[in-house]
Amino acid sequence: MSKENQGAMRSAITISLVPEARGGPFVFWDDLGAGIERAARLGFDAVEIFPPNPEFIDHSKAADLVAQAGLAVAAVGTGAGWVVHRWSLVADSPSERQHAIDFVKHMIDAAATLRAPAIIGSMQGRSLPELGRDGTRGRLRDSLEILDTHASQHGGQLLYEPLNRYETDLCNTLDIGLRLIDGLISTRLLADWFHMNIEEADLSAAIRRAGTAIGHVHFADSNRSAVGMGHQNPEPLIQALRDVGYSGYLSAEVFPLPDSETAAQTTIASFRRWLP
Ligand code: LER
Ligand code: MN
Repeated sequence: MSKENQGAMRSAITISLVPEARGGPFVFWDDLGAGIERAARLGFDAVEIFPPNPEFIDHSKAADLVAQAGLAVAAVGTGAGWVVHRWSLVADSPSERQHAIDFVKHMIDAAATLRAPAIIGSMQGRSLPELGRDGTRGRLRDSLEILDTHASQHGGQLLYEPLNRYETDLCNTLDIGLRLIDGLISTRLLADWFHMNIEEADLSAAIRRAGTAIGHVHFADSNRSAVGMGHQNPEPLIQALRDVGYSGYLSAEVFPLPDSETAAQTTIASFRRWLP
């Protein structure tokens, strides 16, 4: 693994277009064009989009909007499959599981038109009593293999995200995530600092172990507010990311507290402070 910094890390900020996700950790809401415009004005490099469905990407002319603003798309979330439809990649019902897989496949394709990866977070589901944790992990791995193959064949990319224990019991740490995606071609890990702050014994050590498997970072403080509003010291985490050669996005998936504009301003100020 290269120890050199192969490129600069870039800043991104989240925009949710999913009314059912109201109250969730997204900075800008409801209006893609307005969110992109505010991100550009504050000097972000990219936006991370949380769409209600894959068709939204085309219908909203997302590619044109980001191009006009001079921004990139850092990633596209698939969580609406769970939040809106309650579909999961480990669902016991084969038809529900197929809906989940198809939803993510279409999101991979839509994200690929923006040259962005699709994120699997809440779509991973939780252990089923009848399968147990290991059995359910096996089913999750089967779904990930199908999606990884789809991504590889369609020029897409996938990000798999370990979550904290209150959201899943399948994968809470980067180490478990590493094992789950082992051998996959187009899938990398999403290191969310909020989840990591709850689950990892040592965040920097976890980043170093995951190394080049890290494909995306959710840039959040200990309390899931903008970095700078909690008690997490970003310095050793940034150093660990530099040491493993990470050159992807630090994307603010945080609560819009005290309001969207302040969360966005605090995020970009922290980004510039820690990555001068
Ligand atoms: C999604 O990126 C995430 O972090 C989860 O907590 C779902 O909200
Ligand atoms: Mn996250």
